[in-house]
Amino acid sequence: MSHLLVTGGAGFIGSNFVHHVLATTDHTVTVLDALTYAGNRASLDGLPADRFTFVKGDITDVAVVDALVKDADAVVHYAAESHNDNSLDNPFPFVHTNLIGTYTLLEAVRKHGKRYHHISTDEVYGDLELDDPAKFTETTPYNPSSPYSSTKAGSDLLVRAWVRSFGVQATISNCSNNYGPYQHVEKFIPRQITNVIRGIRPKLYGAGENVRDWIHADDHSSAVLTILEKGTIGETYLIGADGEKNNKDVVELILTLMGQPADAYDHVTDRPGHDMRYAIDSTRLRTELGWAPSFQDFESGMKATIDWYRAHEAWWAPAKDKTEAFYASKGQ
Ligand code: NAD
Ligand code: TDX
Repeated sequence: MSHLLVTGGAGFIGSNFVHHVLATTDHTVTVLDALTYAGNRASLDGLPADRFTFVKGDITDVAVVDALVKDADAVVHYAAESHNDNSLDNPFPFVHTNLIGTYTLLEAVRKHGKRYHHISTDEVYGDLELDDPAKFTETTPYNPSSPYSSTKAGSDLLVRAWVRSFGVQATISNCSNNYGPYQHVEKFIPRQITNVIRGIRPKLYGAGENVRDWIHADDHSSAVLTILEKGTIGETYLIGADGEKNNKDVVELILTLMGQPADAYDHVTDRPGHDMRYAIDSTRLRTELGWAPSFQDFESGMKATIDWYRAHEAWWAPAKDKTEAFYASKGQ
C-alpha cells in the first residue's frame, strides 16, 4: 500500500484517477487542489473517508507542497490551467500554474526523494497535416502552438532536466484528448451536449475539419496507474486509444444521438493558431507495459457521456452561462 499525493484531483481527469485508484488498489490518496473555476469538490463525492483526504491549496505554495510531498510515497501531478481558449485570452495563469507549479513540485520531490509522475498532453508535439500518415511517438520533437501547450511543454522539459541533473525518480505521460463525465462545459464535447440540452445550437470552430484523437478518461486513468506501477524511471509514455475523429463528425454524432437533425449546428470564428490534427502512437505503452484501453466503441462511450450530462445538470449548470458569455464575447 502507498500514499499518493494527487494534484488537480478536483478536475476532470484527476478526479477520475482518484476514483480509479481508490476502487482498484489499497492505496490512500491526498488531493491538493486550488478549486479554481475548473475544480469541483463534488467530483470527489462518495470516496472512502478513511483512505481519502482533500486539501484546498495551490501547487505554487512552497510550504503546503513541501509538507504534503514529505508525507507521500508518490506524487501524481494533474493540476494545470488546461483550456486553450483561455490561454489565448490570458496566458499568465498558464505560466504561473503550469511552469511555477511544476517547478515547486519538482523541488519538493527532489528534497524528499519521492517518486513523481507528470501528466502531460500530446499538444506539446504541435500538429500534423490531415493527410500525414505519421502519428506522434515518444521521439517526436516538441513544437507547441498555444500558450497552454507551450507551458505544458516547458513543464515536461523541467521534469526531464530534474531527472537528468538531480536524479529525480520521474516518469511522464502525454495523452490525447479525453472525454467522459465530469468534464467542464468549456470543453468541446460537454459544451455541445449541454448546448443541445439547453436548446442552443452547437458551435463548430471554422470548417470543423480539425482532428482529435479521443480517449475515454477511464482509459487514461488505467494507463497512468500502469505507468506509476511499472514504468521505467526517466521515460516518457504516450497514451492514446486510436480514436481519431474530426470535429464535424463528433458534432453530428452528438446531434444524432440526442435526437436532433445532424446539421443543426453553427460554424463560428475559428480558434487562432488552431492545431489541425493530433494522433498518438501508443505502441510503447501497450508492448512494454501491457496496457490496453477498455473503451473501443466511441459511439457507446458518447451515449453514456450524454446520459451523464442529462442526469447531472446540477453539476454543470452553475458554470454554463458564464462559459457561454465568454465564448459569445469572442464570436465563438
Ligand atoms: P481541468 O481544468 O478539468 O482540472 C484542472 C484542476 O487543477 C482543477 O481541479 C483546478 O482547480 C486545479 N488547479 C488549477 N490550478 C491549480 C493550482 N495553481 N494549484 C492547485 N490546483 C490547481 O483539467 P483536466 O482536463 O482534468 O486536465 C488535467 C491534466 O491532464 C492537465 O495537466 C492537462 O494538461 C492534462 N491533459 C488533459 C487532457 C484533456 O483532454 N483534458 C489531455 C491530456 C492531458
Ligand atoms: O465550441 C467549440 N467548438 C470547437 O469546434 C470548442 C470548445 C472547441 N472546438 C474544437 C477545437 C478543437 O479542435 O474542438 C476541438 C477540441 O477542443 P477542446 O475541447 O478545447 O480541446 P483541445 O484544444 O483539443 O485540448 C484538449 O485536449 C488536449 C484539452 O483541453 C487539453 O487540456 C488537452 O491537453
